[in-house]
Amino acid sequence: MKMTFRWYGQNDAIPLNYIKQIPNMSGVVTACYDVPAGGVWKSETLEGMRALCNAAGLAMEVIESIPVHEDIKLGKPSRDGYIANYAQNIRAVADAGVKCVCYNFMPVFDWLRTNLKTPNADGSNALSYSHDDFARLDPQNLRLPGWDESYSREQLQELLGEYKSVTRQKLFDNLIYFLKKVIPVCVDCGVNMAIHPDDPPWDVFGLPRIVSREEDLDNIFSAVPELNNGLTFCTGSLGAGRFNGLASMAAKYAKRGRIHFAHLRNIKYTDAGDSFCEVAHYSDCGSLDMAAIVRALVQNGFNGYVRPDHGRNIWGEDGKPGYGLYDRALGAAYLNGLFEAVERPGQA
Ligand code: DNO
Repeated sequence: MKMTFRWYGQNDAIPLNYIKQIPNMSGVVTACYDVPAGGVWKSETLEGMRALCNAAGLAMEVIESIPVHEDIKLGKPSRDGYIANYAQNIRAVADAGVKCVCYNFMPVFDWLRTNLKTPNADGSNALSYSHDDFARLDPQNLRLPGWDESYSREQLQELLGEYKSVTRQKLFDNLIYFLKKVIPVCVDCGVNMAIHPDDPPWDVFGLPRIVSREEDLDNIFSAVPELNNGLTFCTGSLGAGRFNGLASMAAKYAKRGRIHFAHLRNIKYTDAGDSFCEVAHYSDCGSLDMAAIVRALVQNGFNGYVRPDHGRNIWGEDGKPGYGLYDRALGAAYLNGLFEAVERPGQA
């Protein structure tokens, strides 16, 4: 595996040389954050980012994300222009040395939490999702912080209105339409697409979500069989769905060569239903068996990129939600240990 760390570009409070100081860091996961979804990325910007990374002894390994314009998800006539821009961006990141692009196909909202700073007894805090708090949210008037993208009240209403006619099947067809156009470009320039699962993995506000469970993934891979059509195996996102067996899914998709990128983090179920909070990466801190997941990945041939996903705020840090330095660095060190133990088990 190649251990990486998310870096939000030059505006990130965490400098590249701090990232480099974390043991076994090969590079960063980043994006052109100032170009809106659907726009064209400039090669000069990518080259500038790559140069900064390289100067710090890091590679620019993964792009997370090239965002998918809503018109593509909605299947509007304008989608072809946005898909052409997307393909152009894939070629541009490939030219800058990138081999993996993470993206998602969640309508309107990316990841969703109800509290970004849930206090823990030890003085740390973390993101959490409460079923009851969620039920009280008004989708017409949401200003939850932490999203990469947010909308005005009017834009949000308009967009939610447009999705009223989009069924699960329609959304799936629109994903496949998109993939059938971009995967040949990926094959041509040696880039793997790694779809990020829905977070949380169920429909929200009546909007369909189609990347939530094993059956969804099977459908996506059988519709577009090229191995460049792959997955970001995000344990926190898939794991929030208690119906997902993570170690067996890790084994299955690693064996089939579909996992190009792994987001590894732990969550703890906090009720008998949907609620969960984010916790330290170590297995016993939460509900996911991280060791079993890593074992399943490695033993089934996974050799892709890994990043420690969301950390808590610890040691007084007040980081970007999920993306402070300290707990993610602890997570990376822990994950390095899990991988080393399985990849190099030593002599009996
Ligand atoms: C949250 C991230 C997501 C992810 C996108 C990929 O922390 O994992 O925002 O980057 O869903 O497109």
